[in-house]
Amino acid sequence: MTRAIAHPNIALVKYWGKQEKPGNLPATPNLSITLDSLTTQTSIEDYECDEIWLNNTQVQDTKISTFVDTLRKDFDISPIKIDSENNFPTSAGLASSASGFAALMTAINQHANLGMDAELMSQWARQGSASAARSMFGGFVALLPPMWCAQNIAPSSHWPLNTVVAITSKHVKAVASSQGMEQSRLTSPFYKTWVSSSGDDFANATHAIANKDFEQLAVVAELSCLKMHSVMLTSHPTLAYWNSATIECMQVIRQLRDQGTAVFFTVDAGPQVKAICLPSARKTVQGALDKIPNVLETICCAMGEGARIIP
Ligand code: 2P0
Repeated sequence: MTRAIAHPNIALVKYWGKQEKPGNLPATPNLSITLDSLTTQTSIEDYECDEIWLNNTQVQDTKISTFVDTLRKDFDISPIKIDSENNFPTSAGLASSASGFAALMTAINQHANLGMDAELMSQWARQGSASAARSMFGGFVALLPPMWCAQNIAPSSHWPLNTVVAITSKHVKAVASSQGMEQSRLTSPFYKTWVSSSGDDFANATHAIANKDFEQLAVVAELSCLKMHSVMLTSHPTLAYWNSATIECMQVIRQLRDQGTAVFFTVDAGPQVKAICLPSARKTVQGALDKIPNVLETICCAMGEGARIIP
């Protein structure tokens, strides 16, 4: 049996929308940090036929089976049992597909002796789920053209940010990201502007990270997040991922920053809020988010490592 672990990542410059080409290529460059406390652990063993188990339940997951079949076009992979477990809510805007496909790719690479390096695994993981390309690496990670394989742009030690995740709902999201992105590309009047302005956001974020400029990173990350949600909200049918606690968390985080606390928010395709902060601000941020009614739980994360094999 072969086991791998990977962490979700949180995008500071978002990916929302795909190119009209094969390969699951994002329409925009994007950038993330990898989180340490949230994990997906995946084990692979030879089996009489393919089976997929997710959180101790057998599932039919076409995204995973399509991914394995795509790998089989290039590599010899015998039937396998895939057993994957998350220590956080699945499909609720916490990037479970990012950690899931990164752990799966890492485990298959080892189990079937595919001999891929991290860059190549990142390109393959991207075909399963584009955000998974980023979870192959730790620290600050960029996913950009022309190769669309992720790359580490700075290690965690460069600027060890903390993330406080506020869980506001544990329900599975109503519209999966791939479907939502396509809806946005086809219907949102803001989609073209979103795509054309993403290069500037990416450049500003990488500049802020290089210079450890918290205020600049806060402004560009919140802008990228809110532009993405503007595109979502103006898609038809509308994609409304927030609930009332999501909005309250965002307001509290804004107030904290106005009062001098080094924190900003980001929200993905789900109702959870991620508060990114300096380690010195973590207690204040967690305390403030814990007080909000309908915040079910908060989880603190430092920056994590990339996907790897474990005993
Ligand atoms: C991100 N999200 O950059 C953005 C922000 C959600 C909102 O990457 O279609 O599950 O499998 O490539 O990777 C979620 O998208 O989508 C995502 P697919 P994925 O983190």
